[in-house]
Amino acid sequence: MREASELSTLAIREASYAAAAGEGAARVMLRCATLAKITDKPGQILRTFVSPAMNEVHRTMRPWMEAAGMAVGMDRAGNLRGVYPADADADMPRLLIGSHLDTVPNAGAYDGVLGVLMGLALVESLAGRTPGFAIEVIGFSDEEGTRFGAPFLGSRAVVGELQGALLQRIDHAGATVGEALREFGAAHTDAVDASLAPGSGAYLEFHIEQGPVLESRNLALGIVEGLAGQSRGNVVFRGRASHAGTTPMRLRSDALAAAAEWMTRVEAIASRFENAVATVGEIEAEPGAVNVIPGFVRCSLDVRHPEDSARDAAVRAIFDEAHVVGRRRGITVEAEQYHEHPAVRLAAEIVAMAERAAKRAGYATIRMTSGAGHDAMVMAPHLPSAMIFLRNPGGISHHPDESVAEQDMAAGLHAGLCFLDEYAAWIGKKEGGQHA
Ligand code: HGY
Ligand code: MN
Ligand code: MN
Repeated sequence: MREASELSTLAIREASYAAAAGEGAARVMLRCATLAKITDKPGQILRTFVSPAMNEVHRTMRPWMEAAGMAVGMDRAGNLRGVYPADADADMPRLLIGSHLDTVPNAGAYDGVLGVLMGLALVESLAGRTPGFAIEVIGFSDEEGTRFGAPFLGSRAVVGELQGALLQRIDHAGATVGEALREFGAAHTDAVDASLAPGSGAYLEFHIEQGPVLESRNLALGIVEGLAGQSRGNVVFRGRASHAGTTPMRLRSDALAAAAEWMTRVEAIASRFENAVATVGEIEAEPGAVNVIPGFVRCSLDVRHPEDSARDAAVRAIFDEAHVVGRRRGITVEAEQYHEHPAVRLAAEIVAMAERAAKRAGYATIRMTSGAGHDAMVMAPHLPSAMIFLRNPGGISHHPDESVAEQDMAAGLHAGLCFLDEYAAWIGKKEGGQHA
């Protein structure tokens, strides 16, 4: 039974957390709006890997992070990294809190940046107090893969996977990842190394739920325990460009007609694999003139599934169908998977810590598997990781209409402050050798 004095101390602490969370949420909301105005394409939100807009985001966020008492740097992969307290050395126990600063084209104002700004707001809520460990807030330079097709460039650099063929991927202008980094100045001498500090002990990511589940359950927060695996690929159809007015229908080798027939089959095949999703999001048709039969078409393919074997089978079936359509039409087909990430289960101990923290803050939660990919899936094999989803009224994302309510940001920050307490206790037990 807790003593009355202990209860009052707890009540005072929870009240101060709730107040700090409310103030922090107002700042997060304002800052999401500020960063939403920073774009590579006026009229919509678009920020890509080490782009001019990304540079401006860094310039905007640095003073916020420095004013919070952080030492701020950019690493060799263009990740923005702030450490609190500023004098924390690399060996000090450390909690990483992060997400990504890049976006898809015509994005919303919260996917990615929300998680970075929540980390910053938690540091500010400490008001100069050090919770017994350092906090590193990371704004990853690329999670979406919008510029180079391959996702997670920032977090993969931090875990030592940004190398080899990945550095040679080229963007639409023909620049490689490595050239883009050098041009951004991320490869200069005083950039911090893109790696984990030795004292890093766990990773926490706040993220807008990119779906309708929390809203349907009237919950502010969700606890992510796993993320679906994902495959990305291209399917190229090579026919024969020819005059649109003089080529009889029976003599055509129309690459776009073949791609269109295949795309309708993609939906049918994906529906055969329960819990699979498959999307053709990009299509390029050449030469791209109204009066020329397309001779070349490239379609992107994105396939997700909670079970890796089912995802592999779905990708194979979809690629096979492209070859069937090509053979029937006399069209050459090339299908390649250039990226995949296996499904990930997050660390039970840290997931439970996040769940306890939310409960202590007074918020009921559900356990969720994320259909969307997140940097947490890259960090998880290297650091015990957890994710907290914030409700998304309307459930739409990768769209300007995505939204998060300020009160749910406050819920996330209150849970985050309780998480810091839980993490401090967890570290204490580890240092005391009490961990299994
Ligand atoms: O595509 C995704 O799942 C994430 O939004 N990058
Ligand atoms: Mn996204
Ligand atoms: Mn995201």
